[in-house]
This record gives sequence, C-alpha cells and structure tokens, in this order.
Amino acid sequence: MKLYYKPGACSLASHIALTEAGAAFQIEKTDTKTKKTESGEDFLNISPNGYVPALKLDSGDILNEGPAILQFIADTNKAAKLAPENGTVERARVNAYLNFVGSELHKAFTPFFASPAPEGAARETHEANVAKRFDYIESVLADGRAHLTGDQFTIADAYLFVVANWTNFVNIDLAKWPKTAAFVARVAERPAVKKALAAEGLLAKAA
Ligand SMILES: N[C@@H](CCC(=O)N[C@@H](CS)C(=O)NCC(=O)O)C(=O)O
Repeated sequence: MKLYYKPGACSLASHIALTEAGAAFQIEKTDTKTKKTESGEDFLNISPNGYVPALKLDSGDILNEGPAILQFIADTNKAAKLAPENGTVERARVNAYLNFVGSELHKAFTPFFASPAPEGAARETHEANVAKRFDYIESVLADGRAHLTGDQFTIADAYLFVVANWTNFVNIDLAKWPKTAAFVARVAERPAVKKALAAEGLLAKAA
C-alpha cells in the first residue's frame, strides 16, 4: 500500500491513521504543482484532480478523497478503533465531524494558501470564516472531552489535528480557542502522530 502525500497537507491525516493502525505502507512525496511524484510518476494518473491524498492498494486499486481514505483505513484495521462500526449512530457522528472538517474547516483555510496570499479586508473575511468554524469546534470540546466524539481518538480527530495545525502556517492564533489548542497539543503527543510528522520531515526525529 502506498500513500501519496505532501508534507503537512491534509494527506497527513491519512498518514496518521495508517500509523495509528500499524498498517504496512510506504509513502511517496508528491509535488501538486508539477503533478509529479518523487519517483517521477504522473500524479494525474493517480489523482485525476491533482490533489493529495491518494492511496494505492496492493491490489492496484487507487483511492482518492481524504475522508473516504480515512474511513477505509479505519474499516480495514478495526483493532485500532479509529472509527465505530458502520451503521451506528456513533459512526454517523464521526462521519459528521469528518465532513465538517473537510467541507467547512479545511475549505475555509484554502484561500490562505493561494498565491498571492490574501491581505487586508480579504484576509479579514477569510479569518472570520475560519473563526466561525473554530467557534463550533470549541463548543464541541467545551464539556472537557479529549476528542471530538469523546474519549476515543478517531479518524475525525486526525483530520481536525492536521487542519487546526495549519494555523501555524497562516499566522492565525489558535490560543483564541483554548480547548482546540489543548486538543492539538494533546494529539501532537501521540506516538503515531509524532512518527508521521517525522516521516514527513516536520519533526527533528521519529518518536
Ligand atoms: N477533496 C479533497 C481535497 C484534497 C486537498 O485539498 N488537497 C490539497 C492539500 S490539503 C492539495 O493537494 N492541493 C493541491 C492542489 O489542489 O493542487 C480531499 O478531501 O481529499
């Protein structure tokens, strides 16, 4: 199995999930601008929309779209308990958070990564959009739960961790949302998270 990734991008959530699951996998860095992978593959043959993550299975099948990949990892590695059983209310809640992080929070960050980056009033508008989504996450974590759905770390937490961590790259102060900031700090301490970050060159060394 091979995960196509870009360091620190949303593909890091799949990388964390694979690592949490103890799955056997390789990673291949991808340049989403040139659409070439590190070994010289045409990335558009792997991801028709040109974005990470993509997961090539040992069967040769290729999966695209982060939330689908995350669920596949959880469902094929049940012992890791990265998501409740399909068809349960608990699973629907995990899926709802996955969708919120993907379609609301992640997409609210997208304008910050444009070139040129937004400035002035445009930046303020985009900051307000991000803030509204973090206000919601903060309200979810307000009861003191460790993770989005409670005690158990799930694939939705992996995705939230990655996206919330982007505040460091776009100069948004996560301290305005203390429960969310504490969540990020807590998840960053997980051995699998440290290992995935290190493998993507985002930490000095593996845990
Ligand atoms: N809907 C896609 C979005 C993936 C996405 O936004 N990937 C970004 C990195 S976080 C990317 O590769 N962007 C480069 C590009 O679109 O050229 C998913 O959920 O997998």
